[in-house]
Amino acid sequence: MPEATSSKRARFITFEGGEGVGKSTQVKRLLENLEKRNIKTVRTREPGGTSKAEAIRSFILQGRSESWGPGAEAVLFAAARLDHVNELIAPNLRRGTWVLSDRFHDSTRAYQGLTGGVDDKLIGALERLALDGHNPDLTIILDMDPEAAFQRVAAREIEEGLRQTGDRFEKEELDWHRRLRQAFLEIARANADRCVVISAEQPEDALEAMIWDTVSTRFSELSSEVS
Ligand code: Z5A
Repeated sequence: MPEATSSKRARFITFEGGEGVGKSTQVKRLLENLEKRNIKTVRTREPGGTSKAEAIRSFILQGRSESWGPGAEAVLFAAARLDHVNELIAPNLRRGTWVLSDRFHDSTRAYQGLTGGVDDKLIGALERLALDGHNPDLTIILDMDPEAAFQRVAAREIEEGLRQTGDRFEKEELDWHRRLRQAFLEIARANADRCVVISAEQPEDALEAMIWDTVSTRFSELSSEVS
């Protein structure tokens, strides 16, 4: 575990993991916890965060690029990221505002790279282009059994009237999500200074407390802020 760092520099924190693990919920809670301590913070997401990146998000999430294959999709995610970094992330960090992003470059490495089979050299080149040195200070990887995460998403969709039943994953789909989970764990191992893996299989409040403990230990300037 790296040493706690202390400075007034704004921090860039990303949340990663499979679908339904609770990233959006915890990004929101961390933002509230930081703001309670008078830390100016913005919350954003990927793909998206700026109008151009949101346009790319709709295009991809509507399935319009699926037939282009994971290589082309990796390029599209990187194009969205380039705008997101230039127009939102970098300017906020420069003016001293902390940035919390619901997914960032590790998602491309996990989904399109390690699980989708896109060559590591292309993934690396896209990272250098889109990040231009704006690496996250901390990445929290929320880890859980994908079948349990799927039940959470299904329950939400039933509640919203988007789905009738909480059917189980097809076996193939489940295998793919298991490989995705391993991909995030591999990224965490390869970037142990930056990434912290936290089990998402715990109640929201307990997870929030564990994330706060991780963040405030890592950035010791937080302990001097008024709660
Ligand atoms: N993608 C990619 O392939 N390459 C890239 O480079 C990038 C993205 C950046 C984005 O989808 C898609 O793009 C995603 C990866 C791909 N693939 N898919 N599909 P998205 O942003 O729309 O979806 P998501 O990131 O997977 O988010 P999500 O499904 O909304 O999940 P979440 O944010 O992790 O979870 P949540 O919304 O906070 O919670 C899910 C439900 O569980 C909700 O009803 C909560 O109330 C409940 N919940 C949350 N926490 C708990 C706990 N602790 N216990 C019980 N229930 C909980």
